[in-house]
Amino acid sequence: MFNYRLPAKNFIAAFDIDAQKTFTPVCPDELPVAEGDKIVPELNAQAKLACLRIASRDAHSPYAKWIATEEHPCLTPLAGYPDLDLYWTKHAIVGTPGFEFIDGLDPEAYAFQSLKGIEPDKHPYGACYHDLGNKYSTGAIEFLRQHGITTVICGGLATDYCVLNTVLQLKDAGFTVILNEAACRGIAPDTTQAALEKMKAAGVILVKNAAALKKM
Ligand code: VGL
Repeated sequence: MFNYRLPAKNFIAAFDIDAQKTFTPVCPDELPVAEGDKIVPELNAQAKLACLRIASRDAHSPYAKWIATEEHPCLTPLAGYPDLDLYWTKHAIVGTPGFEFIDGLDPEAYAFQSLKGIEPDKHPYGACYHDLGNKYSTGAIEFLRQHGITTVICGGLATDYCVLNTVLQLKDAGFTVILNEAACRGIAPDTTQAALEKMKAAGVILVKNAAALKKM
């Protein structure tokens, strides 16, 4: 989007969405996204353009109802629970390495963290709500508003699921939303491309990297 100019730094937040080891090749048995661990320098660079930095994390239970089994393999539809849509490989279990931030991210850097998917019968994607119907806030939107933030720079994992949904929730809440493409990786090429198009159609500003953003 040309003609866009970044506001003053005190109106800008950086959002690290699910930048957890579970979504990187460090955890091959969970939900590794190719090059998922390569986003760290870009997340750190975009944070330098913001006055505050927040994060979200999948914080799952080992007893979650959406965990895939032989009977219900990964990515099969799951019926009967309003806040579950698919079975997924077990991932981001609290207390395991997969739950932790990717190496190179400072856990102390975040002014706020949204921990989501704690309940066994809920598997939200967006970081702003605990449910799939966008009813039960995680507090992320309220936190950003309370701090006078108008513009949110986003990156994280995965582009086609949690990043997409978080970005759309922030846009719906009225923020100017910037997606740093170099700070994200997707699970599959086709769904990642579709996600980028969906974000663009919703009015999200897509930028190639933090260096390009710095010039805006
Ligand atoms: C995610 C699939 C399942 C994500 C989380 O963070 O993008 N994707 N759970």
